[in-house]
Amino acid sequence: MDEATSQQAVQRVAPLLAPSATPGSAAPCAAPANTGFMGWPVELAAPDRARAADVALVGIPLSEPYSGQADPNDQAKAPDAIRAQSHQIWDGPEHWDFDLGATWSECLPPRCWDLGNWLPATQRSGPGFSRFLQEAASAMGELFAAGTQVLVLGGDHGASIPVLMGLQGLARPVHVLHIDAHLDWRDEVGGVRHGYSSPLRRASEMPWISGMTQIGLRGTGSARRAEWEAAQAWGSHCLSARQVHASGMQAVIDALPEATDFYITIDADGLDPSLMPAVMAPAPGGLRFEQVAALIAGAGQRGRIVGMDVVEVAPTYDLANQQTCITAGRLLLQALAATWGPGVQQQRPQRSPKD
Ligand SMILES: [Mn+2]
Repeated sequence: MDEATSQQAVQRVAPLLAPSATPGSAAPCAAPANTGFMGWPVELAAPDRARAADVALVGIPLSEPYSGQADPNDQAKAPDAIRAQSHQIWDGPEHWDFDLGATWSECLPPRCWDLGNWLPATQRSGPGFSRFLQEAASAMGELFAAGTQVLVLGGDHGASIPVLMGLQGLARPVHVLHIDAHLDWRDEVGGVRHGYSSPLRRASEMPWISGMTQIGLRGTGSARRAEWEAAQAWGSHCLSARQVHASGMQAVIDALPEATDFYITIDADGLDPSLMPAVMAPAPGGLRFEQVAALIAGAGQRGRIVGMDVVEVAPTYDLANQQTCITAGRLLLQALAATWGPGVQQQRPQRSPKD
């Protein structure tokens, strides 16, 4: 991207820049446009306070853009669009949640905070983006190191990359559970290495990522023979959506490692487009909600879900009743239920002590 184009890109993303951010600084920053996720308190404080959270919700609306594509893209609207459906995702902590088998007030830890939207404060490409990436990863790393469970709303799938980088803060191996129609193993696209086609390739380069399970695969984007063979050579456990439908999700759960930390990354197009229609690359034959919910619960039984993201929701394409945004929120609640729900806590590995 040349200088003039870069300047135009800066101007286009200007409305999304953090109003309170000082030049050159990055996350955490902007307040949500409407409400905290699930009505949680919005904490835009410095990372040293944020790391006291038991559960932290973070919006990451932007990643490294591809040349010639809309910037910001539609997925950048998703964190606030999903927050805005909080009243549809639950009816408050005192209501019975049938997926949880309890009320949330009985289960959630005391400090569930929404940390707002983390945004690059300067330009999106080149050194400014690299700085955002490093600073966001560092802030994430502090949360993980403190034992905070991190829930992320993208953004496109490039939003997962700083979170995956931040998993280094755990100082323990992490297994990545990836639900997606697409492989996302591109090394680069037009010179861009941190865009939405590359999150799992970047993960494969991180020494703290001990393994990955990729399921729901059926879309041909981001996977040519070279990418497929690279994933196989690395040892990624890849299952197409058809394979999951044929053998059942329990077989996937049984193949997960035990007593490990899991990070779950869910591309909305991994689910069937009848369930999550508001995506940029819909692919028929996707996973069902109950399959994904079972997988999340299974991960919570076999190990500890240290974090999860839901990415690639494109709110402009949602149904009038915001079904995709509501489903995205319900997916995050499955991770909370699998971590804090009845019967889980006794088996959950010890959390890191808080300061
Ligand atoms: Mn993806």
